[in-house]
This record gives sequence, structure tokens and C-alpha cells, in this order.
Amino acid sequence: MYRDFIDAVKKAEIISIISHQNPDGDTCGSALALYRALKLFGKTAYIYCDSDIKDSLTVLKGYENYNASEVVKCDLAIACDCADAERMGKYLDMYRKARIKVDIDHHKTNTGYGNINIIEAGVSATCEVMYKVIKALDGEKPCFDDTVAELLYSGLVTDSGGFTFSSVSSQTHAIASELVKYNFNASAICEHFLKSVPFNTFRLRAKVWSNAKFFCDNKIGMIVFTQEDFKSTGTSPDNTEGAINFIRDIKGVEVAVAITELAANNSFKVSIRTSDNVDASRITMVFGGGGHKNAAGCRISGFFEDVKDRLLKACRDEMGI
Ligand SMILES: [Mn+2]
Repeated sequence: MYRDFIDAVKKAEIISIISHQNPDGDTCGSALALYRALKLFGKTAYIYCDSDIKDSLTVLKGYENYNASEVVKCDLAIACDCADAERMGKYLDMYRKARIKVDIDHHKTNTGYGNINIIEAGVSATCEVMYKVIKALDGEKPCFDDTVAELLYSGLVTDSGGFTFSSVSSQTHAIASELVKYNFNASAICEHFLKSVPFNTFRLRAKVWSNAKFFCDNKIGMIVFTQEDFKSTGTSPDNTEGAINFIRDIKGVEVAVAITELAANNSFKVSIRTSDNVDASRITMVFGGGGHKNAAGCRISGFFEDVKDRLLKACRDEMGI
């Protein structure tokens, strides 16, 4: 199954690896693991992301290599965890110009925009797919070390919500079990990504949680991050991650919505988390977004009250209430 990919790697002179914009642990973990494996394999590789790497991701070994080189003319380009090609932002152009384009992903909405598509739709993380890809490479020439394992484990932990999401399968646990055999501190990774909350993030969460609104017999919960909230707590949209899960965790809440006011006028970033029986990606698709069954996102422009009403309607339509 990975034969075409391995052949393409062997033939390639210059390889580019691309993460998606607003990166998370999975796109960085999978891309950095592949970057390191390709270096160990003896290849010339570069890694790119059209966003800054936020502080919480700088524990990922090798992150400083992101965008360390000018855009190169590559003969092999590999997109990691990019549900659609546009998620590569300004690096999409480089990707398009590559002789061979590879798409490695786990999003159900991925259309397979590469020449070689290694997609396992619906598995917990791209790192789950990448584990098999790098193991296949490792079978040709050893390139799977402790750091590769640590990077993949980091992506697995973050994208699976600490192995709690419905996308987690026996394969997820089997891969995690193989990864923790390597020499790295797995519990420190879980502590960092799942538990350690910066103090200003706590202040921000306390603020938005206390203003949370509930609709339809508390089946829909909504929190809003305003620019004023960021200013008064010394935070930014980078600190919003995770707060929505606490709303979704409330008993009876089936859909949690987080709206983040962006710096640009009347522009909002929306995240949706759902309980098992509601499809979040179908709600965000109404607004041109995407994602997974229980975690999805989109951007909406307009006046706040209109945006809120349109979102609530889309939620209710999907829930049939
Ligand atoms: Mn992912």
C-alpha cells in the first residue's frame, strides 16, 4: 500500500513537508516525525507552515526547522493533516508545483487532492496514519527512533483528546502501545498537552465560562471569546483551545459552540464539539467549514447577533429540534 510513496521518496532529491495553518499537535507531530524520519533516511527535506508555531507546540522536537528555508523547488511535496489543499495557505503554490504531491490525512472530508493519497478517513489522528507510513519507510532503511515515536505520540494524544474521542479504536491503542515502547516520557506529554493550563488562560476561561449561554433545554451550550476578553486577560485566540470541551462535558449538552471574535472587523472563528449522536462537521459545512464528526470548525463574517442566530439555526437543523 505504501510502495508508491516509498518509491517516490527514494527518487526525490528535495522533499517539502507542509502542515496546515493554525497548526495543532497532530499536523506538527506528524509533519515533524516525517521530517526527522526522512533526514534519518538520508534525504534533503524542508518543513513549512503558513502560521507561527504557538508556544504550546514548541515542546515538539525540531519545531525550529519550520520555515527555516526559503520556498524551494521540490520534486516531492507532502501535505500532513490538511483536510483540503487550501489549508496549506501560501505554501499551496509550492505544493502545486511539485512533481509528485502526497496527501497524508485522516479527515473524512479529504477529497484526495494528491497524486499519492494515504488517507484513513475517520481514524483518530494523522499521526495514526503516519506511524504506518514511517514504519514502512523504516522497513527499507532504519529511520524510526525515539524522537519519531515521541512526536507521533504527541499528535495522537492531542487529536484523540487523550484517547477519549469516539474516533479512538483498537488500532489507536495498538499504535500507542507500540510507541510507548520507545524511550521518551509519555506521561510528561500527556501532562503538557492535556493538563497544564497557563494562568492567563485560566483567567480567560473563567470569564467566558461564567458568561456561557444555553439554548434548547440546555442541549446547546455557547461560549464567546471577545477581543476585550483577550485584552483584559493578556491572552490571544491561541489561548481559546480546550475551553469548549468543558461545555461539551456538561451533562445534557449535545452541541458546544465557541465563537471567537477575530481582530478583523465582523469576522469570527467558530468551533463546534458534539456528543456522539450529532455530526459537528455537517453543522460547519453549512458555512463552508469542515472537520470531524465530533469536532469541527468554520469562519463566519457578519454582525455578531446574526452570526449567533445563523449558528443556532444550523445546530437545531442538524439536531432536528
Ligand atoms: Mn488531525
